[in-house]
Amino acid sequence: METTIAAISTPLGRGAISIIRMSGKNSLQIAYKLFQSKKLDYEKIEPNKLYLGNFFFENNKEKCFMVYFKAPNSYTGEDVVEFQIHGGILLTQKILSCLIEKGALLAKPGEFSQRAFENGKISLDEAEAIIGEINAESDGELKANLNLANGKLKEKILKTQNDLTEILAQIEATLDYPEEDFEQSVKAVIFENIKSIKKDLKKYLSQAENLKYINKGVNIAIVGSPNVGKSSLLNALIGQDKAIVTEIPGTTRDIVNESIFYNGIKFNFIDTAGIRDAEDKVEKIGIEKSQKSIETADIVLCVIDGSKKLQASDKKILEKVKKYNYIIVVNKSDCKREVQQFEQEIQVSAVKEEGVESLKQQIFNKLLTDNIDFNQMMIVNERQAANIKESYLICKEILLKQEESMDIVTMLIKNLWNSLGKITGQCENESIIDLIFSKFCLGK
Ligand SMILES: Nc1nc2c(ncn2[C@@H]2O[C@H](COP(=O)(O)OP(=O)(O)O)[C@@H](O)[C@H]2O)c(=O)[nH]1
Ligand SMILES: [Mg+2]
Repeated sequence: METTIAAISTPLGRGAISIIRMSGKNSLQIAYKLFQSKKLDYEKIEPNKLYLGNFFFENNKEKCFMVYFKAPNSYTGEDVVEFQIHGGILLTQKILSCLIEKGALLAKPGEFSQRAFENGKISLDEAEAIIGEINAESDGELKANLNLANGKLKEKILKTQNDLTEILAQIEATLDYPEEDFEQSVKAVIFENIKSIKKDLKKYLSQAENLKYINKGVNIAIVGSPNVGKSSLLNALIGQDKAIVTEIPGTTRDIVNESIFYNGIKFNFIDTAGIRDAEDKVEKIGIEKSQKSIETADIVLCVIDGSKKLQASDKKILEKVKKYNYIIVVNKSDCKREVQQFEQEIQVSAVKEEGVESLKQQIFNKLLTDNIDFNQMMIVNERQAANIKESYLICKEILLKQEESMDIVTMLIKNLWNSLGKITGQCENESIIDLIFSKFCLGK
């Protein structure tokens, strides 16, 4: 890149240190105009070494460290200079302004990473994994992103693309020997290869089903008639007294939210007002919110009071949740059971905190595929999932073309190669690349 960019790489705020980063051809030249250190030989600076010195600005000087990463051995692949200064909003901004004044351009969000991609330091999926790592909220999300950031998917894809290139070379060779037999034997090899590629892709695709929940968490609405123990259940599930519990029906009138992490997944519980025909204006609004939460939830816990016969309001709610993903939770298992048996139910006692762990397990099992191993995750977002799916469908198409001419097979294999390339950015178009990097924070 011709231009040299600069940005504050640490969050803006008061803290022990801030890092200001520059990348581009003129990084050193700009740094030398502002930074002085007795230890520094300006003719022969050593890369990757911290130099203690002074940064001069507005007739002041700030004692700080400077480090130089020489191209191509830097994050961006360009010459990079970083300053470690005392943290502080104003000071950090002033230092950045000095760099801009001396010729650096203010970096756009993600521009450092975009340069890293353009210089071949990271692939597109690795870049996305870096964003994912930064934004990760759950253990599962973090682990999956770390996998990709370490090149796990990239290696797989590159290997597959290499295999395809070899296949294309073999096809090329058959053109010189047009005998039927030879073509048939090459075809057999090709189809074996494509079958195995398809199998791998299918495995990754099955992980995609979990992606939404790994990245965004699971929304769980707790609904039921008044006084069945919804708020008590919320408190038991999260392990703290968050929602108010009383024996008075209609206690919860607004939505109460709280999250926990279960098996690396974020569970967002939503406690709602008991659904009934209320007169009270506030309660009525609460009930409306309650109905809405059913619609937006990934799963609904339909709570029934086990110590009573089934009420008309329970029946209404059971009817309502039918078209959603739901679990019937029969509460108050510490009391004598009066309510009928349901075909599929889970018994709990919110006050005694019994059955609560198995309820969590059931929620997990209903939404996520068994035994997800975050360390084996191969995709971290919808874009990657969509590209894997496209590649998978091309594999399927190829396998249907066993009787067709080599030309058609060749064309499809080239399509497959390209489709896989979109995952790592080998042949990606610019608009998608810009979109991905715009999701980064400043200075990364
Ligand atoms: N015996 C027993 N009482 C419960 C249980 N869960 C809730 N309760 C009681 O039922 C009443 C209503 O509870 P609450 O959580 O406010 O119900 P909500 O209106 O559905 O939110 C309170 O008096 C609770 O103490 C339970 O598991 N066993
Ligand atoms: Mg309540």
